[in-house]
Amino acid sequence: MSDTNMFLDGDHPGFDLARQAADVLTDHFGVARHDIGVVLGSGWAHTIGALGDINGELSFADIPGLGGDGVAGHVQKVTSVRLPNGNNVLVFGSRTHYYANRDAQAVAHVVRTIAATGASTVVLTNGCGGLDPQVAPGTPVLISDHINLTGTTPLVGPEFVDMTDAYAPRLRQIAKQVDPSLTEGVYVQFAGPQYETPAEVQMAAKLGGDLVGMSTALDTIAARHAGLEVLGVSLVTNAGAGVTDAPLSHEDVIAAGQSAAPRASQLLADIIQAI
Ligand code: 8IG
Repeated sequence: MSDTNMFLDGDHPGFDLARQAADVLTDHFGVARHDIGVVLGSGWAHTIGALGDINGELSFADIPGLGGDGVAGHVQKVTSVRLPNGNNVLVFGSRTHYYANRDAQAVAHVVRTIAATGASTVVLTNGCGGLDPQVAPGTPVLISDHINLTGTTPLVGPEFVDMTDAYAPRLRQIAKQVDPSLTEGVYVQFAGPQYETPAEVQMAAKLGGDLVGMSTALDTIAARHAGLEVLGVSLVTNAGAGVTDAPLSHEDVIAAGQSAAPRASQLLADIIQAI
């Protein structure tokens, strides 16, 4: 167990509910400690089959604090997988988004639950818009840093969490060893649920962003607060609004995720294996 994992002795809003959820998962799967948590975003749902032997699965409805959102492409279950190297991985088929209820505590519950199972590492994936027209839909990109434009945070009170190297250089290095063609980018989170205007996409680019999305910055803040090491991997499923002439549709986004699934899923499984 990571000696920075806050759940060893932490007492913060939301941690008790996370411990309850982790106890349900630990009992259900019969796995005393999961080593790595994985959160699957849009386009990543096919990763589970590429990881290893499935210990079991549990619907979100049976886990304290997790309600499903019913969004097409979001899988509402947790799967426990045993990797060939013996590590146990807890895979959330989707996450709670800030746009669902404007509730940053509900957002943080997924990564807090992962931390409460004893994991030291979380792999956060997402589907996102790309700001570089050269990056084709279906391209995975490592997150090097983020800009949180949601105007909120899951932290309450004087929790002065260091966000330097929030996306662990060690884990990014491992990912690049697995696939040297992987590039990195700065992820800009908007609150959503509407996609950006073209002017907002240009703003994100001027601020230094490469990717636009609706999830991972808040998850990463909660994860660093909980003491987890973070690897962030985005799947560019569409060009950001105005980057090309194409209008954005959720159906196209899902289709891009599905066509990219085999390569991206295998890559993610190889990276998780190497952690
Ligand atoms: I998939 O273009 C996906 N998620 N904010 N913008 C934002 N989130 C997204 C996008 C996008 N594509």
